[in-house]
Amino acid sequence: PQTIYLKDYTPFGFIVDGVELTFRLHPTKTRVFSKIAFRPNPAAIDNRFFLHGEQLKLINAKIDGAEITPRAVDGGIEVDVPDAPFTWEAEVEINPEANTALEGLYMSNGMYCTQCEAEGFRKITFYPDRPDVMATFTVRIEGNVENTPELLSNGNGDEYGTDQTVTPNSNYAVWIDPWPKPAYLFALVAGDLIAHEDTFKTMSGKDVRLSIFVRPGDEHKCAFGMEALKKSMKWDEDVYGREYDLDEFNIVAVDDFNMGAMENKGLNIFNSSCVLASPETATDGNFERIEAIIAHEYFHNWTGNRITCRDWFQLCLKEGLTVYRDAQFTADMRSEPVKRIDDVLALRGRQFPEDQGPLSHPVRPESFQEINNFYTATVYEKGAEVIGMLKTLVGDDAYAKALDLYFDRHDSQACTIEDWIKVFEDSTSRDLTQFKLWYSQSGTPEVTVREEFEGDIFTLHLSQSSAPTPGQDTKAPQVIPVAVGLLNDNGDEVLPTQVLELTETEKSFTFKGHATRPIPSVLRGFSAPVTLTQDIDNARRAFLLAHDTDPFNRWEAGRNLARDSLIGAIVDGTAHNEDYLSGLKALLRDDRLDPAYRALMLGQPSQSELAGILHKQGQIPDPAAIHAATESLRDAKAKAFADLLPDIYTANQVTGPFSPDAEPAGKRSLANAALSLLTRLDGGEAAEKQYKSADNMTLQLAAFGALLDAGKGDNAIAAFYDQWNDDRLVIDKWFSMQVMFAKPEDLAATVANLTQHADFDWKNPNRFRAVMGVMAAHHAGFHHTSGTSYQVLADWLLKLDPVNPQTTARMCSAFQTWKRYDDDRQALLKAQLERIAGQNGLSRDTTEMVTRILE
Ligand code: HT7
Ligand code: ZN
Repeated sequence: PQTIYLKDYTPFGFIVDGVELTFRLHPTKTRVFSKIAFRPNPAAIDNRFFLHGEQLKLINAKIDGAEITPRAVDGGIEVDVPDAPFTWEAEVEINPEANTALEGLYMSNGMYCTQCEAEGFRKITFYPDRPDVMATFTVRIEGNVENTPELLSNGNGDEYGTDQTVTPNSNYAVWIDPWPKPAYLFALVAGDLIAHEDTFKTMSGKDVRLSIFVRPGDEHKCAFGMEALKKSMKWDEDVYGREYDLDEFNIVAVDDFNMGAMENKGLNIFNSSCVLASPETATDGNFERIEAIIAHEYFHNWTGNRITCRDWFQLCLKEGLTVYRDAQFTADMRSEPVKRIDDVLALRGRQFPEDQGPLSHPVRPESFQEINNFYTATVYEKGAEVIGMLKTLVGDDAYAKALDLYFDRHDSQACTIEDWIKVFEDSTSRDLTQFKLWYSQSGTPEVTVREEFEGDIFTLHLSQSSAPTPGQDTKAPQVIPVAVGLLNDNGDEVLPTQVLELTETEKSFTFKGHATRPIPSVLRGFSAPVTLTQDIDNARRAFLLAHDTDPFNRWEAGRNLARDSLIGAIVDGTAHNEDYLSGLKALLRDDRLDPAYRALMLGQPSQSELAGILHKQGQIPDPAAIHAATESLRDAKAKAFADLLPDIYTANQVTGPFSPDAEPAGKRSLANAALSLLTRLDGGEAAEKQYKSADNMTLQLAAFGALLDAGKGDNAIAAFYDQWNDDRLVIDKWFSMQVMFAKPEDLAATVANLTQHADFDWKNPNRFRAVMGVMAAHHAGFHHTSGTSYQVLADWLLKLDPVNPQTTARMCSAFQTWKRYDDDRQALLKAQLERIAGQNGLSRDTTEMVTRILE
């Protein structure tokens, strides 16, 4: 496959002045008519008229009304065109029903649906399918009143009617999108849908019609999403001054979808799991995620749609910034520390392994074969961390000023990271040359801290280093904002949080006037996406666990105690750390602390995180030993907190009608965390009771999990299925839970068994992920010495690849850590990777992933 390089960017030779599309819908023979006004681009370097096009049957093509025969070239067509404005017309035929890759125009449960990011529009018609070509679109959709009463596209609905002259029962709609947009933001949906409607008055007093379209039967699951949308619209006005710019905003829920959601202009399309929720069927975690994703897609209207990316290398320009904005939103709607801890957990869980393995790439990659493989945790989550660091470095006011300038200067443009950085340089007069390394250098920097105290001067010696990553053997020092506070022996803050800028390989920072040695709290709020090495003992960590005034670092102190306790148990069977257990117990008792925060405190590093830490320390992780230590720490907690757990459980029961707000959700999460430990003491008695009395999914699923964990889930497995077999999103949970709680030695067999189930619809990405994704995340089971889980996953990836390359390729990342393990496991993993790589006709997506992983 061809490799595309950032350095090779050239602008398209033509400007598009307007696009008119007509869709004559048919499940297997949809006709797409396009009429596009082009003119030569004065900034062009070459004027080759190349249009992308894949899997299209060309019926006819015209230039200025005269029929022509385009030359077929790799990935599209080429035509000789006049050196003056001209009109291109084409009629093509496509087959939505045969489109199982879910990219372009496809069908999901009888509904027509599109997904065009990143390069799906070329499967709809011939077009310069690149984000720097922006144009206004007018779209006419012709359907059939019975099957497709709703006909939706981008922009504002202009006309709707029935037109018996085309075919009996036909209906049509015309949509006009006045805002220039790249083709990846095009969307069309047609089907038998029900709308949940509302309105929003914008800051300048305009009324916007809001609708969430769902399949009949799902209409009771829309109310929460609608509230989230209105909150997002208001928040973007209040915090970023961004007003919505169309008369309507539509969301559609789709069952078959490769990712979470898509920000198409005025017509967001959502994986139904990311928008539909009711108390009975969705957990608190689902509600929070839905609120965040609705916000994320809505915020893209400005960061992504009004200002888009020049090319796909600039993906972080819209994704990093929009993730950062949705994180700010969630922090404002819920709890700031809890959101920060959740985000750091996600970063360590998904981005750190990526950055420490063969798939490591910069936040702005410099080459790719298949852009779909670069919708990664590095681009999204590390991209958001980079924005957070920029804000920390320039300050809140300067950030707000820079963002105003960004929206002003670049509205309706396709931009680069250089444009983004320049906005900050111009509005702050700060040289950000070194900061830009965060976009180009891959890998996770390691910051080492050494302390010194002499006279009344306390010094922090900071240093940074970064291990080689693919294609980058050496690294230049980056600018790392290290937020630090100082405490005295009583736990009082003697120096509030200050941001130290580590700009060199080593740099020392002094703090004068301290009669006694202060205790530093370093990297507060996780001010940079780095690993921190600090030579401090357990007593100091326990002190910070009890006293740190920074909630993130207080949690981090407990986390580090848990980590060290686990590593000790894994490496030489050391008993678990009593200081950690007693410190944690004191904190759990503290009712002044937010229950959600206390629930997070009860957590401990995941097994794969521990494997990563051991690998970084130069040891070979043993998945069975890691599993045993993890279990023993949970047993130790259950025992140490035995007297406390029933009280915590009872005190955090929520009464009254269900609300997914942060406060009751926090209580449920603490009660459920207590239940999970209690089950180790009472053999499942409390869980059984909770399962029977649960009137919401948060309680039901937690009880189900506790019973499965205790090996007492058989009745619940049957009852859960009977209760929910008509709800596909809940049945995804039913599959996942059985995989998640399988014993390591039973995992492969459990999965094999579940794949025989009549409801295992493997072509549906949610269902596939519910089983295969959860299997890959089951560390001890996936890495069981038998190697059968590796084989089961590879078998299924090979089966899925010809059907849905995008989802297959994403899931190959399960193999990215293969070099961490012992020789036997490495051989087993490598054999599966080579088996996948050797498959005839393997997709470009999967080929790129397995090749990079094997390198
Ligand atoms: N911008 C979108 C990313 C995306 C996507 C979404 C659904 C299916 C396929 C996709 N390819 C890329 C989603 C987002 O970041 O908001
Ligand atoms: Zn996004």
